[in-house]
Amino acid sequence: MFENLQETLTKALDKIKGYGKITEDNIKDVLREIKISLLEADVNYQIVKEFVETVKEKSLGKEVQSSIKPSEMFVKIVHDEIVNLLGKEKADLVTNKNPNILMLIGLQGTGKTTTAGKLATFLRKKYNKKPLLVACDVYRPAAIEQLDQLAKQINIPIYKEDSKDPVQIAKNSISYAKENNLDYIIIDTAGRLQIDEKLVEELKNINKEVNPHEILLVLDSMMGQDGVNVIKGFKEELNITGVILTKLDGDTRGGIALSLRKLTDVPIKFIGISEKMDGLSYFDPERMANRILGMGDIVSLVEKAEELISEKEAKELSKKMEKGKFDLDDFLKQMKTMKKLGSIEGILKLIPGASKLGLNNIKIDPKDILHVEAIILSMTKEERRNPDIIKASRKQRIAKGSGRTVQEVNRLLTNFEQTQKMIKQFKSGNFKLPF
Ligand SMILES: Nc1nc2c(ncn2[C@@H]2O[C@H](COP(=O)(O)OP(=O)(O)OP(=O)(O)O)[C@@H](O)[C@H]2O)c(=O)[nH]1
Ligand SMILES: [Mg+2]
Repeated sequence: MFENLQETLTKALDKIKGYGKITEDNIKDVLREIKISLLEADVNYQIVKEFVETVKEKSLGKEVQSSIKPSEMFVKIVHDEIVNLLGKEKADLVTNKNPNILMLIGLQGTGKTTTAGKLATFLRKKYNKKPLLVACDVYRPAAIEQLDQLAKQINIPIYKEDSKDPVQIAKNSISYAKENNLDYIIIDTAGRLQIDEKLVEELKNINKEVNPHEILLVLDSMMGQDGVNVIKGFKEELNITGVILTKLDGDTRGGIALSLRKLTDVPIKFIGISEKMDGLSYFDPERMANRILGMGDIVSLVEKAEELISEKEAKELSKKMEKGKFDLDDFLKQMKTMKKLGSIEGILKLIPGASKLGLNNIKIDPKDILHVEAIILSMTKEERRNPDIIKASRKQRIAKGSGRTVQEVNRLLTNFEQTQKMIKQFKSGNFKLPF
């Protein structure tokens, strides 16, 4: 799923890595490639157009933090816009009704019956729920038999009748579920080649009679862009609460997943990723975007840095670094940031190329930070700005004032020197620390 899109997008984004700044001119090609890769993945044209416009606007308009490389910021913007297309938040399934009633609808062969079985398996395994499968496809020969077989295979109870009245069957299944203490009713309905009056009438009647808490439209992702019209068609008649996009494991280009939310405003709730009974997963836009971009690390790095460092602070720090005026006050600030970001090793792992420079050997124990703070705060302003003047007698005074030992004061000063060296290294390298 999305392999091609991932490949082409990654290639496009790789191009931007060398740019020190993002300008309209130098991202033109990259944006064009992004556009092509989305179109090739079968994302709706209008959506692609808007996507590229938004990414362009945001990347040119956004002041890039000094702590983050422009290319990283660009990846983050692309990522966020993909999340936007996919639907921002993970859409949840109803849980608090007794019983919860889910009705699966959709065109023929999209995977309704299979998905009913998968959903039951999912609810039992993940939430320890007791689902009931309800056979309401009374038309296709062997449809009930198919669900029956599935139910046996996964050991889930089924409600079926000999009657040919799906409305009645659905209605009766509720009392059956209550009597048997079952908490999810999953209604498998009949499909047709097209949305026709008869099908819609029947679904509306079931809806009226049992009032399902969720009407889930099962959509075959192989359908591509036509799927949007299917959703719109059903939406006119019924209050669809979500889409289950099936067969994403197949040859599908998957663009429908990136198009349907914006075009129909119906969230994707689950995706089908194999024929087997465990082949269903919750649809999580954030995770999906990471998967499509394959750059989750950069995105979380930028997020963390953005979260923790104000633009102003970052600018000041970077100016000082450039002027070589990085002092002990800055050192303390930096260590506190590191503490917030997690261990320095953790951060360095996120920076491409850091291990090559041997930077991952630098160790700062977050537990020491309080001591460091005490020591630095016991120094005079002059000493903090100009640590070279800290000789033996000053060290003793500082140690006493902070309740630490002279050895600790020495260690801190050595660490500070190392950091200054590291900054020089960074300045000559092509990337910056995330602080
Ligand atoms: N690869 C793959 N195949 C799937 C998936 N979901 C369903 N299928 C297959 O799609 C075919 C049709 O599935 P059904 O569950 O019978 O579809 P349906 O919507 O109930 O079909 P009708 O009842 O005839 O309308 C079956 O061969 C399933 O195994 C999926 O996520 N991935
Ligand atoms: Mg079926």
